[in-house]
Amino acid sequence: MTRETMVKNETARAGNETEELTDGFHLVIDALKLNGIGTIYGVPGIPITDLGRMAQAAGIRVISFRHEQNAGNAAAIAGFLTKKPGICLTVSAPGFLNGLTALANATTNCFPMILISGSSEREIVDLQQGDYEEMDQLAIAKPLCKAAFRVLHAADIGIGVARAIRAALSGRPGGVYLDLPAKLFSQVMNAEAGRKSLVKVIDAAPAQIPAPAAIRRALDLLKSAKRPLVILGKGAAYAQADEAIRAFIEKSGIPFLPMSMAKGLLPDTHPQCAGAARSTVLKDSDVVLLIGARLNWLLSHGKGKAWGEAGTKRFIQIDIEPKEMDSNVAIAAPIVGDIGSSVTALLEAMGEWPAPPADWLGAVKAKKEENIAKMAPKLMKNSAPMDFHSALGALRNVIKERPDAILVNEGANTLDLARGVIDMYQPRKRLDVGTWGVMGIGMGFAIGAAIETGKPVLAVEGDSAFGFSGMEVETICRYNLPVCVVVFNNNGIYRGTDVNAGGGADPATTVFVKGARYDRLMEAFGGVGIQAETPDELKRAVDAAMDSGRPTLVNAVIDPAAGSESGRIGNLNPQSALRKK
Ligand code: ADP
Ligand code: TPW
Ligand code: MG
Repeated sequence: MTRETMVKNETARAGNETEELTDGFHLVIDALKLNGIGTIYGVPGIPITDLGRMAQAAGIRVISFRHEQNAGNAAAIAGFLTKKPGICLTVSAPGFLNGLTALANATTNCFPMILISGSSEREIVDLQQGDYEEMDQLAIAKPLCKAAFRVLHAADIGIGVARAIRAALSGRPGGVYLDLPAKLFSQVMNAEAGRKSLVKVIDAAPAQIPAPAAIRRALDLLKSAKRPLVILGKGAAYAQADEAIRAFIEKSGIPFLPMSMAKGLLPDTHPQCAGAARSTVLKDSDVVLLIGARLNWLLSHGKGKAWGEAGTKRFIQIDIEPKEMDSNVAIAAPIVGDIGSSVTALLEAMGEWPAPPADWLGAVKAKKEENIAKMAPKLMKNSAPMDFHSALGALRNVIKERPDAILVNEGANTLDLARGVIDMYQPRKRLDVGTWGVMGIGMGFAIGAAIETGKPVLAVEGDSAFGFSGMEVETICRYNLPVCVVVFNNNGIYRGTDVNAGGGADPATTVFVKGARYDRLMEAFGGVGIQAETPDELKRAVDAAMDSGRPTLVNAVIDPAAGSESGRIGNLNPQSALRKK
C-alpha cells in the first residue's frame, strides 16, 4: 500500500505515537489494484483530478482522453477483449453524462465496464441548492446499466468496488455505475483498518454449468436436422472458449455463420464458414444453433422473409441469460449456461456424429462460391476515385497479411461493405458498432484495443463516423499508439451528392465540406497524414503505417456517388415504408 499519509495523531493518543492513516483516494486505487485492474480511461477535473494523478503514481496506467464518451468506449472494449471490467473515470454531471452513452452502449452489448464518476455534495444535491455540477447521477445512471452503487464512507470503498466488479462480470456482462462523492476522497481512516476493508473478488464470473437434460435435448434436435446451421455471436467471442468452439464446429461438420464481432472465431476462410451464403443459410436452414447471439434486429428477430417459410425453423440457443430464451420466437432447446461449459458439454455428449446431409453442404458451398466469384472483380479494380469495393479490396489484403491486427469499423456503407469484404482470421480482432449500430466508437475502441493488446490497429471509418470521435487523434499521437485510421471520404453521410431540397444556399443535411483533408488532422499532432486516391496508394500507405506502428491517418478519396442510403439497412428508414404504401 502506498502511504503518504503517515501523520502524527497526537490528540487521539497519549504520548507521541504515530498512527498510519489512509484516505478515500488511496482506498479506491488500492481496491482496483487488488482486483488486478491496471488501466483507467478517463478525463480529469474536479473532483477526480488527484485520483488520476495518484493512480498514475501508484502504477496504474491512466489514459487521458479529450471527451468522456471516447474514454468510456475504450473502457467498454477493454472489457470485451479482456473479460475484466474496463474502468472509465469521469467528473461530475457533464462529464458523467458524456460517459453515460458509452456505459449504456456497453450494457446493450454485454461488455463489462465500470463508470466511476465523481459527484457533488449529497446534502446540497438532495436539497437542490445548486452545487457545482449538481446532479443526482445515481438515479440517472440506474436505468441505463446493470447495477449502480454509491459509496459514502471510506470504510465501504472495498465493498463498493467489489460489488461493481462482480455485477459487471457475473451472468450476462454489462455496465456498472459507481458514484463517488467528492467528500469521500478526503475521508481518512486508520490504514490497517482500510487494508482490511478491501475485498478481492473471488470467482467473479462463476461457471454456469448447463443441465445435462438441456444438452441431450439440444443434441437430439441438432442430430435430426436436415439443414443445420450454427450462428456465432459476440458472446461466443467474449467467452474466450475458442478451442472448444472450433472443436465442436469441426466435429459437427455444420456450416457456421459469424455475426460481425464473432468473425475470426474460426477463420472466415474456413471451409464450413457460410458468411458468403448468409441469405441462403438463414432462409433454408431447418435447425439453428445460436451461440452467444441474440435474435434481435440484426437477425430479423428470427422470423419474417429472411428466415424462409414461417414456422419451419427450430432453434437451439446457448446463453448465460435465461430471460433471453423465447424473447422473439420459441426456442425449442434452450441451453442456459456459460458458453465454455455449454459447448464443452455438447462436445462431450456428441459421441459418433454423422456429417450433415451432403445436399445441404453442397447447396451452401455452391452459393458461397457463386457469391465470392461475383465479388472478386469488384475488389480488384484500380480506379480513381475509388469506390467502396476497390478501396476495401486493398484493405482486405492488409488484414490477410497481418491476421493478428485489430480492425475497428464504423460508418454506413463503410461498415456494411467492410464487414462482407474483409476476412478475419483470429478471434476478437473485429470491433464495430455492435447492437445499436452506434456511430462514435471508432477512436475509443482503437485506443482501448491498442492499449490492451499492444497489437497494430486499423480503424476503417466513414467520414461522418470518424467525426464523432476524431479529436482523439491527439490522444493517439500523445500515447504514440500503433493506430492507422483510414477515413473513407465520400464527402458525407451515405453519399456526398445530396442537394438542399429547398433550393437554398445551405448544403443538404447529409453532405460535408467537399474534398476535406482529414489526413492533416493527424499531422497537426505530429502523426503521419497521407492522401490516397487509388487502391494501390491506399495499400502502400496502410502497409507502411501498420509496419512502422506510427500514428497515421489516410484520407481515402471515395467517389461521392458510390454509396447507398443507410448502407445495407435502408429498409429501416420510415420513408422506405411510406414509399411501399
Ligand atoms: P451479436 O450481436 O454478435 O449477435 P449479441 O450481443 O446479440 O451478439 O448476443 C450476445 C449474447 O451472448 C448475449 O445474449 C449474452 O447474454 C451472451 N453471453 C455473453 N457472454 C456469455 C457467456 N460467457 N456465456 C454465455 N452467454 C454469454
Ligand atoms: C450516435 C445515424 C448511421 S450511419 C451514419 C449516421 C450519422 C454515418 C454514415 O456516414 P459515413 O459512412 O460514416 O460517412 P458512409 O460510408 O455511408 O458515407 N448518431 C449516432 N449513431 C448513429 N447510428 C447515427 C447518428 C448514422
Ligand atoms: Mg461518408
